Amino acid sequence: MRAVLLGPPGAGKGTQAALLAERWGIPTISTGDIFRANIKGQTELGRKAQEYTNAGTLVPDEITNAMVRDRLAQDDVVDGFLLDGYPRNPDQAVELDSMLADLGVELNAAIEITADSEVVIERLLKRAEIEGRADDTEPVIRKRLEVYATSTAPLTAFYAGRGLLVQADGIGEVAEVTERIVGAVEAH
Ligand code: B4P
Repeated sequence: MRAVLLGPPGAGKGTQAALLAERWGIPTISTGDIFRANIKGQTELGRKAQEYTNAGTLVPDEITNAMVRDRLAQDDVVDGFLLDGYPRNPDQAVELDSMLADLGVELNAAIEITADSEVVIERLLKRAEIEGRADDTEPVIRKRLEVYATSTAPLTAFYAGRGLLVQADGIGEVAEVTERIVGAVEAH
């Protein structure tokens, strides 16, 4: 399985990526998690990414693409991977194609978790109370949704055009959503 996970912020990508990766026995590559770990560790990459993640805007493509290219070159992804939060715009999608072509592999699916804005805002504000993530404040959540609508949403049509799109409703219990995704991928 080589798949990308799409969906608005708060749709449950991170949550489902962990469960699906375990189910399918493949590693998850979460660009958001990598940025957060680097910000916490105060690395050079973290220093570059922080102003963008805090503002809810995309980290520049040259930084993100290089980071994913390095990660995809590691041994543990040879038999499959689940990319969570990448690609996030059409240029990243084209760059991902080039990385995969260089590795001689192809994507099997682009899994989109759908959820409407009111639900995701509510979920992220709830997470803010628990985790205190810098980008889970209402104005930044609204900015992330705006960036999603303009930059990331066009990827739905991009992958549908290639016959790779698999959609699943992200509303409901976490386990229920996982089964919905697995069922949709199997049907695909
Ligand atoms: P991400 O870490 O990808 O953040 P996100 O899109 O908000 O999704 P996340 O995975 O955190 O939330 P989830 O939907 O799982 O990105 C953060 C930032 O990093 C971006 O704004 C950007 O700056 C940068 N970045 C990342 N990738 C990039 C890229 N490719 N290019 C450029 N910049 C990039 O879950 C949200 C909450 O919902 C959780 O609290 C969860 O517990 C809850 N939840 C999940 N499923 C639920 C369910 N079924 N019911 C109820 N609650 C549920």
